[in-house]
Amino acid sequence: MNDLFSLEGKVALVTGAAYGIGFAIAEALALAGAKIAFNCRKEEHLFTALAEYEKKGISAKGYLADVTDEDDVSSLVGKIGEDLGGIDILVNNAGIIKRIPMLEMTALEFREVIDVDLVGPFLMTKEVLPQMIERGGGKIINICSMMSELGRETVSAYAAAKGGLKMLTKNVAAEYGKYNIQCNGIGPGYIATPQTAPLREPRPDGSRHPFDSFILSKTPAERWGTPQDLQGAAIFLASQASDFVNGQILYVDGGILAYIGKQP
Ligand code: NAP
Ligand code: GCO
Repeated sequence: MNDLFSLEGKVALVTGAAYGIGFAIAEALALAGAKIAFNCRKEEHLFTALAEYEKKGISAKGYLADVTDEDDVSSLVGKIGEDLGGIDILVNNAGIIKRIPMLEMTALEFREVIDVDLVGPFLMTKEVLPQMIERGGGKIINICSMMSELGRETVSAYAAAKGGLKMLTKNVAAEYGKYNIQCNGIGPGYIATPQTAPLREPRPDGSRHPFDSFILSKTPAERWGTPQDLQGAAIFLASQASDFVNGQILYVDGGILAYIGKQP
């Protein structure tokens, strides 16, 4: 049974895994036996992350690469091929959000979010698919969102990107499943990371941020998720345990999508 979830001998690239959800997923895949590669854009994040991985006994390889830049993507995948021998598992995790009411959002701001959260996974997947086909198969995991299914005020670009990422996931499964490539998604609920920190900051009087209270009322688990809550789903979708699972989004949300919300 343990072999079903073993990643021994596999190479995993987790994009944007300097901290947050990506770091936790990379940690989990390493614990299951995978060799880890990760990328980010900022040098200070890279070096801090390398030290953090080392503290956990993980000899991760880190690279500076922007997933929206085609030359960076090509160079990143090439370097990993030289350093680790090619990619078996691709986790498209890198992502940004801009919380701006649509009427106030510029086209540039909209495009920036789409570029990272949707075009980035497209470019990364397109670069890695040929080697997965050549190697007889592979695993692609796209980090989707509650906003792959739901909208809310101020996140139009993010929701459009994450909704698109859900459909890109299904389309890669449809187009490349015949090569023993499984492309699935993880849809995290509200997770405590730097990305959501502005939604959790206590008010000056020490009271809970209104959004913090809102999320607790919408989550049956009555808590924010942690990046570690996503580790089991990542190992499952990266391992042979999911070889006949394709085009699915596994929501790890504490029950949010199943719940109308706490009665007042
Ligand atoms: P985060 O704390 O903001 O971390 C984002 C990571 O991505 C950082 O390492 C960042 O490093 C990197 N990154 C950003 N843009 C990049 C680019 N263009 N190229 C390469 N790396 C890039 O975010 P998070 O909360 O961990 O979220 C990770 C993923 O989960 C995102 O796709 C997010 O949309 C999704 N998600 C988050 C939540 C949540 O509640 N937190 C829930 C559902 C889904 P650099 O700045 O150094 O590049
Ligand atoms: C927001 C949050 C969410 C989370 C996540 C939920 O502003 O609503 O940032 O978008 O990041 O995507 O699944």
